Amino acid sequence: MATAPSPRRANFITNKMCPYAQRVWIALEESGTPYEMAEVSLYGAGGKPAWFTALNPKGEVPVLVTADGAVIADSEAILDHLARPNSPLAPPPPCRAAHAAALRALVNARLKPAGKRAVLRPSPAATAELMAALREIDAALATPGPYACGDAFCAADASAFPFLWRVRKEFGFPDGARALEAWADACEARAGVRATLVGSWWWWW
Ligand SMILES: N[C@@H](CCC(=O)N[C@@H](CS)C(=O)NCC(=O)O)C(=O)O
Repeated sequence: MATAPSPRRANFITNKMCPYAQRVWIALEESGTPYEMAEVSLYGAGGKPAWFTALNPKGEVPVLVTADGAVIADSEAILDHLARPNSPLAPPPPCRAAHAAALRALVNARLKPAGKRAVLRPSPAATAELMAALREIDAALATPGPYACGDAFCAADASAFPFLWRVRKEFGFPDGARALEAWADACEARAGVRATLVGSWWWWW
């Protein structure tokens, strides 16, 4: 008797130290998407493998090859794919998609540059700027949480977590940022997030 073909899996091309790739890793775990992982060395002596640069001429991780064979590069584009309507990662009601998008934009446009400055050109002003960005994120989180958009983990959480986790480790969160603390703790308690935590990691530049 013929057996059913096993379902095809997505292929996730990554490096475990990369925060952009961690976004996608979290989203794959949390969405229950069947996937296989291939880790590439980006800065090794031999250079990047040819098959990888053929897939993504920019030579950046993450890349997702979907079960249908579509190649998607760029973490936010992959998150959009994994959080399409009816996926477990789609922003839940009463969250509007616009709220999730606003949080993702706050991390990308506000936290990332402030964090980079605070690490590379440390000064009281740079730290104050980073703390101000964190307070904005704290204020933008859903009330009640604990997740970015309420009581269900969604793509906004996957998008923000790797960046805020790194910042928390190095700088902590500002005093009184209770929603942010509760959010980070709730995310980190999830098996799908914990599976992506590594001992050594890169910043995002
Ligand atoms: N905009 C990209 C950025 C990805 C990115 O910068 N990845 C870094 C590793 S964390 C990379 O692949 N760098 C390769 C290189 O610099 O050659 C995304 O969101 O996926």
